[in-house]
Amino acid sequence: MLKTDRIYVAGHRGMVGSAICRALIREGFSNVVTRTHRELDLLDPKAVREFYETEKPDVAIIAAARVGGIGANSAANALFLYENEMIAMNTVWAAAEAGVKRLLFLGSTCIYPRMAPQPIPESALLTSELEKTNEGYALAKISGLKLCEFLRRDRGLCYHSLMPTNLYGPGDNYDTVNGHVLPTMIRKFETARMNGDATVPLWGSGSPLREFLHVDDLASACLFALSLDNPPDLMNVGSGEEVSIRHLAETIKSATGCTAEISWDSSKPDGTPRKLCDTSLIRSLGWRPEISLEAGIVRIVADYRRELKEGTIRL
Ligand code: GFB
Repeated sequence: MLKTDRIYVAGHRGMVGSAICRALIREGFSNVVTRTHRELDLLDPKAVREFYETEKPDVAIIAAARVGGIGANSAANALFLYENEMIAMNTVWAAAEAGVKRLLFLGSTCIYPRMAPQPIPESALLTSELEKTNEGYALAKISGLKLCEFLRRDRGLCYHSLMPTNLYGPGDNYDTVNGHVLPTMIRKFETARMNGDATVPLWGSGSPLREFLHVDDLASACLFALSLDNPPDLMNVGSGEEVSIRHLAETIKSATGCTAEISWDSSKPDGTPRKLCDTSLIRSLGWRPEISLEAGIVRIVADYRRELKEGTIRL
């Protein structure tokens, strides 16, 4: 990727897209093309085709998606499948038709089977059944990465994918029903601290294991992947740090200074029991994460407090 390349970032207002834009600008890629949802509906194939034909980007980074935590996914698998499938098909196919030479597609490690070997290697894809709570989202992301792989094989286009583990960072969604676990816990503990509540209700058993990556580390992985002349079709991106949900809760509780007791609601789903990705492929090529979970949580608590003060919290 050249500094002068015209780079389209789909989803630039989201947590991931905005982190990628910050990283691009910081690294001197100043020709970044973006469109808001109102300016370009990615569910509309004709609009997306016209956009690529008019703008003619050299590179496209597909960070647009309908995302949510276990609550949002399990309540609306149909919507997560439909919208993410349409976004993936429209943005990738129209890019190929318009002659975009390079494309990076972003998915999620929930594409891997529920009972995949741990840490999960890229080769675990499509080897057994998916986790039911996010099957719609996973199927759409699998279609997207496969479309990139097929276009690369059929037409020689350098289209490739990254599968990040659970992400967090500035601009996250703090909705306590639809959000992911990490931002939701920050909001719950901060609210309990400010209100002087005696308990903080959390979901499930606390025993599932997860891996978390700061979105700025993902952005650096995206630029790294785009710098490779012959990148693998699919690479995992993770921190390599695995924690239980219970440990995550205790860490966030202490970072916020909240003294309330935690109560676990077993009527809420645990989801997949363990989700640690094998990052040996991307590490062997030279990429490393830089932000530890502990340091990242301190940063994100400060971000949350600032966003709350500025009235910019996303719910
Ligand atoms: O981040 P999360 O919503 O989604 O939840 P997944 C992770 C774990 O945190 C589950 C527990 O075991 C939850 O039971 N948990 C505890 C909570 N308290 C809470 C809470 O207050 N809110 C939430 N949300 N969880 C998502 C997928 O899976 O991961 C998406 O649904 C996507 O498709 C994303 O792939 C990265 O890690 O289970």
